[in-house]
Amino acid sequence: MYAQMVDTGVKQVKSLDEMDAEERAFQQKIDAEVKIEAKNWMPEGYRKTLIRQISQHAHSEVVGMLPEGNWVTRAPTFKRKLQLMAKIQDEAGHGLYLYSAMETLGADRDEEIDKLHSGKAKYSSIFNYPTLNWADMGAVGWLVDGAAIVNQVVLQRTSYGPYSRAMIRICKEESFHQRQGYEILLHMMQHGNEAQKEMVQDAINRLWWPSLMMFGPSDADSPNSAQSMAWKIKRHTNDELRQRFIDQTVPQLEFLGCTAPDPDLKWNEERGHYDFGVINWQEFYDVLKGYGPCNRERIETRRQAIDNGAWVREAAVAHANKKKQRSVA
Ligand code: BYC
Repeated sequence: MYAQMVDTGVKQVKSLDEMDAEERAFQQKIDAEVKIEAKNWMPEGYRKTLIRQISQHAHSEVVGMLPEGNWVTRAPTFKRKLQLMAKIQDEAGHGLYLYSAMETLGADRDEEIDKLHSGKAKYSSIFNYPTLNWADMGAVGWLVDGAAIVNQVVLQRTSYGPYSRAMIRICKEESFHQRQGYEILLHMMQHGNEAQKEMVQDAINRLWWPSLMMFGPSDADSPNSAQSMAWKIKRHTNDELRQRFIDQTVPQLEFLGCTAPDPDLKWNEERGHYDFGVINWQEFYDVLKGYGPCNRERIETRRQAIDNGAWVREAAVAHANKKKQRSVA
């Protein structure tokens, strides 16, 4: 069959017998749930996978500030503006913890950021969609941070110590973000006029499917999952986490009085899970290749931010050098 001939790029995982002594000792440590720390020996593939995943995660946090930043000047009240600014600052903080965790693996922060700006590094597909109305701020908090939490709660148990510890702090903040997003939507649905209620449904219609794509390709097409699961970098597969997110989100959707843009979404008594429709994977891969609605704008904004901030970095280095010279003198 054609499907069996398609090379999904799924990497083979070595069995214990195929490993050399160092690799086997490492795998046994992982299997015994012992955390790997920065100074411990690790296979090059493990280091590279972590640098890839943590840098992409850090870039996502930083680029993820942009769709929300779009609404700071247009938040409907002073309190909403403060909440939104606090959330965006939290995302910057998450980026910083993650870049630091990545540096413990020997990666260079500037080099990794350069890869983002030159289009070589990935960041979460979700941030290539526009935020068109105020309800999008609610839907981003509820759906996007909600999906991020489902993924990140399990990463608290990831095998690499510095990543796992960064995740613990990040998850605490993400659950506040998710609740503030849901509260924005609930307020609009319970106290808003018809136009405001329509905005909520419109935001859900646009962000529902892209939120499901945040979990990555389906397991059969995920090249990295098998090895990342064996190394316990990932603790659950992409499809398992996507299903978990849908199962916990649908009752919240119903409580809002809204619907999902998926006619196939229904409870399956036998499976004990919601069934859902087919994800448009073509759209997902197009966004990954740079053809999403906002890819160019996002990267251009980040590039400008780095260029415009160059004088601050130069001044800080000049100041530090002056201080050093004075203390030597
Ligand atoms: N978007 O083999 P797979 C946030 C890539 S930010 C783009 O399954 P893996 C927030 C994948 O990288 C939340 N690319 O990969 C911030 C791989 O590419 P490469 C961000 C995606 O790594 C501000 C290829 O597709 N969270 O919370 O085993 C405001 C094949 O995939 C995506 C994280 O980064 C995607 N959606 O699994 C609000 C969590 N999906 O590198 C909220 C940490 C897949 O081979 N990351 N790709 O060229 C992970 O858990 C995993 O990396 C993933 C993918 C589950 C995302």
